[in-house]
Amino acid sequence: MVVVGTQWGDEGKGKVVDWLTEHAQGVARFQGGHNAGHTLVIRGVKTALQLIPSGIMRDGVKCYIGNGVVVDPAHLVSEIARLEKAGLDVRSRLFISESCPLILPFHVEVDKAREALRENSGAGKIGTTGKGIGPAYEDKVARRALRVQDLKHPDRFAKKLRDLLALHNEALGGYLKASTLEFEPIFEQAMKLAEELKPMMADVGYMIHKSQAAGDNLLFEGAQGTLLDVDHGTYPFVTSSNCVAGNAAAGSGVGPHLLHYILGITKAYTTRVGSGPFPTELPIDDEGTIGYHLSTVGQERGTVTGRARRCGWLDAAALKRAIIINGVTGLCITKLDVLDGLSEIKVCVGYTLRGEPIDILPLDADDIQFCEPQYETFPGWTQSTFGVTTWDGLPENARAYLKRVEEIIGAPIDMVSTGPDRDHTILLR
Ligand code: 2SA
Ligand code: MG
Repeated sequence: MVVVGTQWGDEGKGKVVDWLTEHAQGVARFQGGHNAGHTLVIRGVKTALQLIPSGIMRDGVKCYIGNGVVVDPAHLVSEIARLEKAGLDVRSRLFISESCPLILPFHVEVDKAREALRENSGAGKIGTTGKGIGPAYEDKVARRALRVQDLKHPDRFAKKLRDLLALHNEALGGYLKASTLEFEPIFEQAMKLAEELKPMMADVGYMIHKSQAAGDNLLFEGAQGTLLDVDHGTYPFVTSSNCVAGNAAAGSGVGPHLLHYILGITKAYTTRVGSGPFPTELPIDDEGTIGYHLSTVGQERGTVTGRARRCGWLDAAALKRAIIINGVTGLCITKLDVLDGLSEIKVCVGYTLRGEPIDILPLDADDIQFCEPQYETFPGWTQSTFGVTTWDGLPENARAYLKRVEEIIGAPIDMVSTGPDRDHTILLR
């Protein structure tokens, strides 16, 4: 099964993956890096995961970091330590692909300096997480990246690092007007981290293959969301990887025929963190407004950066695009309880773009900026849906709302999540 976000991330993928791992033997990440923030609440205890697959929260579940993920070794070691401190066994069941490109300190500096440059030049920031994600993927595609496997070969690592650092220092000390970095500290730190990581380095694609051949159930855990995909998202306001389901195969080294079910995760409203067009966005700052309600009741803050997330109504015309691109088999609607108590609920079913009606999110971010959303309005419900575990336990208006959303987007809703805990879940199939 592949679990992907159908919006701009933060749909609640982590919770759903964690819930599904009761029936899985392994969980693989296939793109992104520690820009992701997956918040899990288990028996009331909150844990935020960034790079390590959500399967780590279940004893015995194997966790794979696939080749499509960019790995910051310093961050990885600290995330492992944090989970170990919470009493989890991590090292015996975490496997890191040797082919993952590394994020090194200069990637972070370049990421931040580029954002400053964009801001100062008037082009406007992308609003990245500042984790070095974009520059690390650039090096991968340019075929000059240091990879996890290089950590095993100090001489090779040193040579490649010298070349790559020189290249980035040229930019940092030049047009980026930032500080350059020294070779020694980066090299020494990497070699120390290498000793910790070596036992977890693996041929992940082959391991997954053998696990599947033995009849195991595996989950592929997407990070960010479809509208942040580097090809299909609101370019250039996107992340630097493919977040769509198709990349579960390429980013972990398995054949696409092994992906049987694509679960799209969709929040009952929309959020976005970072810049870029967002047709159904509402102002969030004024008490008493819908935007304020979504932001505060939904606790919409970035897990990694703490930034306030932008909020708005559910955009079914954007969702339609996500369902097509991912080949979604079924949807899981999350955070339904955040809509509790609103007198009216709106869903965007299409837009008017320069006077013309359209029924799907356009491809060009400049066009999206001019899309005027067309809404359908539903009566809200006063009862609490928090923690409801059956379809019949939902208020009638909530059921009618979900049924209509299914109709608009042309995909079935197979799950509904009504709260952050594992058990706050309704299964419909
Ligand atoms: P980057 O750092 O290069 O990937 O940033 C590029 C864009 O991708 C967005 N992005 C995200 N959007 C939502 N959630 C993400 N993870 C964290 C979270 C984010 C946080 O779970 O809350 O804490 O701020 C995530 N990661 C990347 C980013 O905002 C840019 O728009
Ligand atoms: Mg998140």
